[in-house]
Amino acid sequence: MEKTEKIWMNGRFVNWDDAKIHVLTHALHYGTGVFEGIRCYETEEGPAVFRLRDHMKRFFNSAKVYLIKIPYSIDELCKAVKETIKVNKLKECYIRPIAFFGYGEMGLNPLNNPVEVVIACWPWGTYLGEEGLKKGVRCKISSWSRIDTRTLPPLAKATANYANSVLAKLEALSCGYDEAILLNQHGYVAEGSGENIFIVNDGVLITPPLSAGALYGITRDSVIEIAKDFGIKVLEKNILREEIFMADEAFLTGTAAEVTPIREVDGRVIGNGSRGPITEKIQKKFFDIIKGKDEKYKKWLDFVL
Ligand code: PY5
Repeated sequence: MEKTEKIWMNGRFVNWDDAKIHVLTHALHYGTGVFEGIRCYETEEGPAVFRLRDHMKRFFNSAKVYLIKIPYSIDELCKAVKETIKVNKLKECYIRPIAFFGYGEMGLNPLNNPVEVVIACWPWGTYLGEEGLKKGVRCKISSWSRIDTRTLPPLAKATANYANSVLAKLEALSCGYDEAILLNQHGYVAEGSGENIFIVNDGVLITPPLSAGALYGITRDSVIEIAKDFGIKVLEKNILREEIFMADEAFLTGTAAEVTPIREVDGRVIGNGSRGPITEKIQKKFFDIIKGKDEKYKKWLDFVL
């Protein structure tokens, strides 16, 4: 990864190399942390953070599930994000806020341990590759099920959840695929290892409901609004794996992955085997919006300067 100068740590800036924690940090052992992934894009009016407040709201909601008391307000952390971008003189970057139970006691009860809050940002290009954005990626249906709400709450963006995602990602990569798609414990499609999923059938956009084990993705929400604005019908309903094979188009959405077409799943070519027309239309609109080229959607941009 590309280093930057400063990381915001518990209210003050520290040098990148000094942003350290103890090896007996609770979250390192037990996954008791929550985080966000946010992007800032360069626009003609300067750097702009995409849906910053919505990400921060999800951050606080995730923390609530784990009884992590963040000792700052949403406003304070939104301001801290913008200051971190400014202090590092970045035009475009990925932003990673994280809150976790720190060093203190080693029992499972973390409530007496300090809560640490950190915001780091660094330049991060396309997550699934430039080629992937244009031509689509190849996915594998994972043998790992998506976490279930009775074991780990999938709506909380907690570090613990990502052990599930990492296992799925590693399996997909070891089988020569780019990304994993996880099914839930009922066999319905949930999402990618770090992305939500959409399919297109006869011009209708379909995505699994949150109850299928999908994260409440901010990009997912943005894509739904963009599609509705185009007059495209959007359905939230359970999807079977074979429905992906049979779909006209499929794509993944996420802050890191943005809008990435899927061209193949488990050896089945999806649609025309490249980026489909509705995927392209939505992707183009999304990129126009994040770059500040669409007046109507400037409401989603939070300018840094
Ligand atoms: N589902 C999962 C499991 C995710 O991790 C993510 C985001 C999404 C869906 C999409 O959510 P959103 O659109 O709000 O980003 N993943 C992180 C990201 O920053 C981490 C990826 C490495 O994209």
